[in-house]
Amino acid sequence: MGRFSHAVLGFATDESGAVTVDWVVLTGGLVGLGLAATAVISVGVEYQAREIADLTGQSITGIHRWGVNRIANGSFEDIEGMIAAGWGFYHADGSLAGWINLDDLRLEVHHDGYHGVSATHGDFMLDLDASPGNISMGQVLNDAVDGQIYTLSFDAADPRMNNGVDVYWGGEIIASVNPEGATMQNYSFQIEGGAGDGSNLLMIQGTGPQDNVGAYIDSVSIES
Ligand SMILES: [Ca+2]
Ligand SMILES: [Ca+2]
Repeated sequence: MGRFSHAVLGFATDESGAVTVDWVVLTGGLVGLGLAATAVISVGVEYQAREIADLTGQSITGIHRWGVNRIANGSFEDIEGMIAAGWGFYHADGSLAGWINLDDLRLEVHHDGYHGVSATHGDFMLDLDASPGNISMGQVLNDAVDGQIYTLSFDAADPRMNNGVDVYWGGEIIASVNPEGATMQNYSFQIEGGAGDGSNLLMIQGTGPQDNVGAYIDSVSIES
C-alpha cells in the first residue's frame, strides 16, 4: 500500500498472476480531470493510471513492479565486454554494468568458488576489496516512491573474517555487517523511499584491511 498526496493505491495479484490496481481518491484534487471519486482500473487502462500517477510525480510503471528486483545486475552476471583474469572479470575503466563506481577503484567480478566462496546465484559474485582497496558502489532507484517500504537483501561471505560490508541508503548508513567465513549469509533490511537525503541512492562499501581480498557479495535486490 503506497501513500500519496492525492490517492491511496492498493495492489493485489490474483490467482492468474495478473495485477489489478484499486485507486481510492481521497481528495477533490483529481475531480477536475473527470474521474469518479472512486475508480477501479486494471492494467489494461494503464494510460489513465499513468495520468494519475504523474500527478504524484511518480511513474505508474515504477509503482507497478511488485515482487520485481529493482537492482540492475544485482547478481553480477553481466560480464559483457569485461576483461578475463584468472580470478574473474573486470573493465579497464573500473566500471561494472548497472552499478555506479563511487570510489574510482576497479569493480571486480569473481568466479563462483573463489577463495572457497560459492555464489548464491549464477556463476559470479563481487569482491568488495579490489585491486587495490575497498570499493564503494551504488545504484539510484529513480522510481522509488516516497514513503514506500522496500526490502533490501544481499548475500555476503568473508573467508578471511576481517572484512565487512557497510550499507548506505539516502546518504545514511543503515547497516554494517561482518559475515564470518566462506559460507554466504543472507542480510535483509527495510528501507523507505525518499529517506535520508532523498537521493534514493543505495551505496555498498567494503571495509576492513585493504589487502585485495574482501567480503564477497551476491544476489543484491530491492523489492517492494
Ligand atoms: Ca551471481
Ligand atoms: Ca580486505
